[in-house]
Amino acid sequence: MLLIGMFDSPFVRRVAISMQWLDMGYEHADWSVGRDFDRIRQHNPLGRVPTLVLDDGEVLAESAAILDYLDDRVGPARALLPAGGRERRQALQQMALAIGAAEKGREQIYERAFRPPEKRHEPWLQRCRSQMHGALGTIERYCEGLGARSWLVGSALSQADITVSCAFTFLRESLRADDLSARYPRLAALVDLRETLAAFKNTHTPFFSPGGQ
Ligand SMILES: N[C@@H](CCC(=O)N[C@@H](CS)C(=O)NCC(=O)O)C(=O)O
Repeated sequence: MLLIGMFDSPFVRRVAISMQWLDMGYEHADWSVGRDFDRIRQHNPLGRVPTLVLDDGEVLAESAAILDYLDDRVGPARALLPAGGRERRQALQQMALAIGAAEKGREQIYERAFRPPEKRHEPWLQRCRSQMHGALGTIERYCEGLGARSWLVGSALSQADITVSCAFTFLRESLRADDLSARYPRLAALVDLRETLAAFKNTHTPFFSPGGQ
């Protein structure tokens, strides 16, 4: 399998960590959505990452669809998303908040990377920031409610841990001025723990602005 996209993208990284955690081999095409746009579009008409090219040539786009494929392939006993009930709901909810926050961070970065300074719109950036903080604040409160537990749901690593960690690491490293670790200390502490795991360390890469700035 060929996984296309740079690991500074939380969407790509959550797929890479999941594949490593599930012992699935893959080749990595470390292509940038800015510099390598045309190359990416040869596989995915949207020109987006992650894109996963299966061994038979089938192409999967959209990280949620790829994660669903991975879980389906390993079967219910090893799937990273809990099979049902409250744990599944909580995992999906924390993942939705984290992915939403990451998307709002991405919008702030793209405003800087792809728009000339005179076309940047501060009210839009302000809206993105407040949506991002709304979601992160909700995850922080959820983490506070975990007490001494360190997994977000259940008693083992799940997709919620992977996705929340990828989103938070991306945001705190790409929007450094915001000091998100100080603002969301419980979330930051849990993510710090996750980032010591091998699959997280192997996929950690410094943020690279797609506009080259
Ligand atoms: N919802 C998508 C979001 C993926 C995404 O936003 N990827 C960014 C890189 S971080 C991208 O491909 N940007 C290029 C573009 O949208 O033009 C997913 O989860 O796969």
